[in-house]
Amino acid sequence: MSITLYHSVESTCSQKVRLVMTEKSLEWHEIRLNLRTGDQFEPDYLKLNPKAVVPTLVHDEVVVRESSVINEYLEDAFPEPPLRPAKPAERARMRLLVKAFDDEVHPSIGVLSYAIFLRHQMNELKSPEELAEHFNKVADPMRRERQMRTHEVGLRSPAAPVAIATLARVVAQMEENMTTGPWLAGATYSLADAAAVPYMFRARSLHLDPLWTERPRVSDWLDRAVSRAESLSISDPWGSGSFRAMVAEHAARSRTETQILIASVSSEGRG
Ligand SMILES: N[C@@H](CCC(=O)N[C@@H](CS)C(=O)NCC(=O)O)C(=O)O
Repeated sequence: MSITLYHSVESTCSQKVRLVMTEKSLEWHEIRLNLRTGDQFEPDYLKLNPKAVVPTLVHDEVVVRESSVINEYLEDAFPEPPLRPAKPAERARMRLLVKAFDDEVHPSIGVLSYAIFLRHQMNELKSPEELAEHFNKVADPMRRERQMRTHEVGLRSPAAPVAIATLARVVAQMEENMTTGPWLAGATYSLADAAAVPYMFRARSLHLDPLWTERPRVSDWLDRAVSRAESLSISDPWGSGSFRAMVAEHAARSRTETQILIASVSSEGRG
């Protein structure tokens, strides 16, 4: 039996798969892709993942794409310990939240990460010509457009307040979910917690925590979910030390602008 994960330690969607594999004590080979230098566009990788994104799992001969599909596949192939709750209602709640993180939180954190640090990192790594070439290779036109626009204007992109409002809505849903249990789907840790924690850790690194300081269940959950992930034998669960230092430096510089944006989105929500 062999499992290979094509991933990037910095990528939130790869982190959620690594969490699930480690919860299940699986052994795997890893192939790390550098997304900044464009390993995801290499022809051999495109054969595995035509969308040019990570992660991709190869289990023996089976190729599985999409982080949430990969996590469900792992749950089916390696059911112990179970990361799907037993009750159908809790399973539905788990899937609804995983979907919210895929459909809504993933692009929102993408915009805010791009606005706060990725644009600076890309500018340091690439000339304007190399940057244009990089954007041209992005397979999904919506993603390409979002990245290019955010690259130009950072947090002044119209996508930034929309991303913050989206996160605020999902955080409210998380708070509501935990009225009936300590974890996002109910009584037990599930695929929903593994799906959410890398994004919430990133959100905290970007100083988005005013979105949940008045949400006691989410605040407590985040501390517990981060401690749980960090107690697993997983290397760099949230990316390398140098990556986190770079994020911290840029997030500190943008902090005031981020807080002003959060306050303006919150006051619009009330008005
Ligand atoms: N829905 C996909 C999203 C995959 C995705 O967006 N991956 C990002 C890293 S989190 C990526 O590979 N980005 C490369 C790029 O933007 O060029 C999944 O969950 O697997």
